[in-house]
Amino acid sequence: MRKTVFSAQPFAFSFDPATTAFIVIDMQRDFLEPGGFGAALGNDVAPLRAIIPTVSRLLSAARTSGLCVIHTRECHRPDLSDCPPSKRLRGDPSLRIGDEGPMGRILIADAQGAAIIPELAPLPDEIVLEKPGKGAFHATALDEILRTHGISQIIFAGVTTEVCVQTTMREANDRGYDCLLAEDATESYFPAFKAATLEMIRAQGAIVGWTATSAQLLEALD
Ligand code: TIU
Repeated sequence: MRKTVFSAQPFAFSFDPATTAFIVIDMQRDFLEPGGFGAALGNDVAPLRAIIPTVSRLLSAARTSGLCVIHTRECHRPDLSDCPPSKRLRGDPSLRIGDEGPMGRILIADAQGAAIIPELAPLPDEIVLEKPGKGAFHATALDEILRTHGISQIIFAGVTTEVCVQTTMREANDRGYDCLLAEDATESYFPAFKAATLEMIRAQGAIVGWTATSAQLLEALD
């Protein structure tokens, strides 16, 4: 057991690399590139692209420190049997889930748009979890995977802060994992939502978990 303690908000976070997962949420072309799902919903993808170098640095450090690295992808089967009509029909996007877009069918598992961006490509031995929901526990084996690997702490990065990241982090917290979100390795299409999410996570004595900057994390992972 090799406990590392470092400064975080609202107070110090301690973890053992052997029992810690680094989960990178949905850094997919569909959310980060023009012509994908995020853009079809009317969003500017540029702010999300700005975190790519930071996520990349954390990913390298997590790999070097021997953390269990997991990448998630929000995506659906080609027949949409795992996509509730309520999700597909919500709002007024220019392209709906399953529609043909410039990167193939929107959010469909084998389409180019659903791929993780090349800058953060998973290594062959890393877990890539396909998830049909916003949360990574819904209709997936994530809890079983984490327990099989003996994981008790999770460090999160990825997009978007208040949607897939927060949903997953809240559920992980309920399942007993100590969770920390890397503040500058997550982003939202809505800056105010990101700021509010970071605050609500660490309020009330880390009611959902901790946050820390990538600099704090990189020093701890060194
Ligand atoms: N990955 C994720 O957050 N999926 C979304 O649909 N996010 C939005 O902010 N739309």
